[in-house]
Amino acid sequence: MSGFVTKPEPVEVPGLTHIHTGKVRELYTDADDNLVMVASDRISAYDWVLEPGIPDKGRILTSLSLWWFDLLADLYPNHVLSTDVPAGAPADWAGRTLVCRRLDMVPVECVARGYLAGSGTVEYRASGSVCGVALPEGLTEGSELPEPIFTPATKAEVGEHDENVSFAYVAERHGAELADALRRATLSVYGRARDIARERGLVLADTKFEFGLDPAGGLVLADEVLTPDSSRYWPADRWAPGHAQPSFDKQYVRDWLTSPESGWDRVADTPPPDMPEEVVTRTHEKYVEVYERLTGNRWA
Ligand code: Q0Z
Repeated sequence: MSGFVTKPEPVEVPGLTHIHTGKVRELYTDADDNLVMVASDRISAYDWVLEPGIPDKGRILTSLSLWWFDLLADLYPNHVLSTDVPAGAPADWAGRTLVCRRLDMVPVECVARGYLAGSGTVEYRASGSVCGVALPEGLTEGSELPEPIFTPATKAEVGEHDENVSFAYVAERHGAELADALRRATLSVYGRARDIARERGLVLADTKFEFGLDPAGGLVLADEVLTPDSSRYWPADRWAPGHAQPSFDKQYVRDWLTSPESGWDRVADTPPPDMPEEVVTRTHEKYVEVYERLTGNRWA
C-alpha cells in the first residue's frame, strides 16, 4: 500500500459538497446535483503522490481532455456541461474545473491497447494473451499489436490496482449488449485518437475510458479522456520494440526516483523524497510539449 505522503485537505466551497479525493483530482457535487471535477497539479509515480506539484499540470490535462472531447463528439457525447468556476470557489480553479452531468457510471475501466506495454506484457509472457485476448507469438514490450484490443478492468478498492478481467466477465456481469457497446466504443474512440496522435509524432500505446449511461441508455464519455494520466504516450521517433519505452510525461520523475540520487528505496514502502527543482521543471516542460504537439496550440 502507498498513496499520499500527506493527503490534501479538500478546499471547502459553500454550495459544493466534497465527495472524493483522488490521487490527483477532487470531486464535488453542486446544488444542481452536477459533478465538479477539479484537476490538481499533483503527480503520481510508482503509486505515490509526490511533492511538490507540477505547475500547470491540472490546467494542461483539463485543456487536453476538453480538446479531445470536442474531437470525439461526433462519435460519442460527453459529460461536460461547463468550464465555469462555481461561485465561491478559488480563482485558481479556472482552467482546471469541469462541471459535468452526473451519469449512471458503468463500473468498467475500458482500456484499449494498440501496443504491448506494462501489465499487458507481463500477462502476455505468462499466457500468450492479454485479458483473454489471444495474441500471436513473437511480441515484445512495445510491439504494435496486429489490431487494437479491448482489455477491460474493474476498479479496485482504494490503494489496490485495477484488476484485469475478460470480455466474457463483462458480458456476464453487465449483459452482452452493454459489453459489446463498451468494446465498440472503446476501440472506435481509441482508433481515432491513435491516428491523430500519430500524425503529431506521438504513439498512443493505450488508454482508459470510463463511460456513463444517459437516461435513455446511450453511452456517454465521462471522466477525463486521453490525458497523459489516463494514457501511455510515447515519442514516436524513439519508439522501438524490445525494451520499455520512455514515458512522455513522467520519465524524468521515474528516472530520478529510481536513481541512487533520490535515495529512495522503492521496495521498502517508505514515502519518496520531494522532487528536486530540475525534475519539476523538466516534467513541466514535457506536459507543455505534449499539449503543444497534440493541439498545435502554444501553451502560454
Ligand atoms: C467520476 C473521479 C475525480 C475522483 C465518479 N459524470 C459522472 N457521473 C458520475 N460519476 C462520475 C462522473 Cl465523471 C465519476 N469519478 C472519478 C473523478 C476525482 C474520482 F475528479 N468518480
